[in-house]
Amino acid sequence: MNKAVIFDLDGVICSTDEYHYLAWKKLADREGIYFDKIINNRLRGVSRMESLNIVLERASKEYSEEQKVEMATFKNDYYRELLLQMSPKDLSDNVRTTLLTLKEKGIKIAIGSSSKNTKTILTQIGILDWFDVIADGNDIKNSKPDPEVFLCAASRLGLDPTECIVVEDALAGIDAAKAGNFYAVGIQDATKYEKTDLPISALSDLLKIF
Ligand code: B16
Ligand code: MG
Repeated sequence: MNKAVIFDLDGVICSTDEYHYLAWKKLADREGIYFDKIINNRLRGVSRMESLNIVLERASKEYSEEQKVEMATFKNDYYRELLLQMSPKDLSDNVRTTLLTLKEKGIKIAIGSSSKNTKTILTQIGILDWFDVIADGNDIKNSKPDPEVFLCAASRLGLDPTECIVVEDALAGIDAAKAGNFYAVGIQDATKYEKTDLPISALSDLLKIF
């Protein structure tokens, strides 16, 4: 029986993906590295340092670990400046209604995100205290496609993965959900992925299974 929904954050609850793009682009331009939205799509659900390594695939020189840390910090500082411009207006009616309806039905809701900025984002859009459990990039060693973040959320909910649904927009996130034995609902890019158990076109479509 489905007792909880674990939501990915970036691309599911809100659209911070555009801010990630702008911040990586600023770094890539500074370094003279080609970067576009197709490369940016490969960064969905992937940790900050692994994302940097993907950005650096197009670099013409090698960087030291120290330089990589500086670059990730440069990107994150600008990304956080953009996040601080977010407000409750960045929560769509569809997402708000879906979360509130699930809570009314007694379904637990959780976040399972690779982002270390999860709490900042949820605070900016005004829904930090809506979730029963938050598991994020600060809680894990291995980011998606490893199931660690979703297993952490399930364990904090006190539930077995088979009692939880995961909602993801990233292929790495669907891989993580399936590796953890969760039912995987896919939105946006993940709707076309063969491992997705249930593709949905809007988050509120979730309510059809509760
Ligand atoms: P941060 P999600 C992920 O969030 C993003 O999709 C991914 O692009 C980002 O690199 C990762 O968080 C780490 O984010 O730099 O803020 O720690 O989709 O798992 O909610
Ligand atoms: Mg995502």
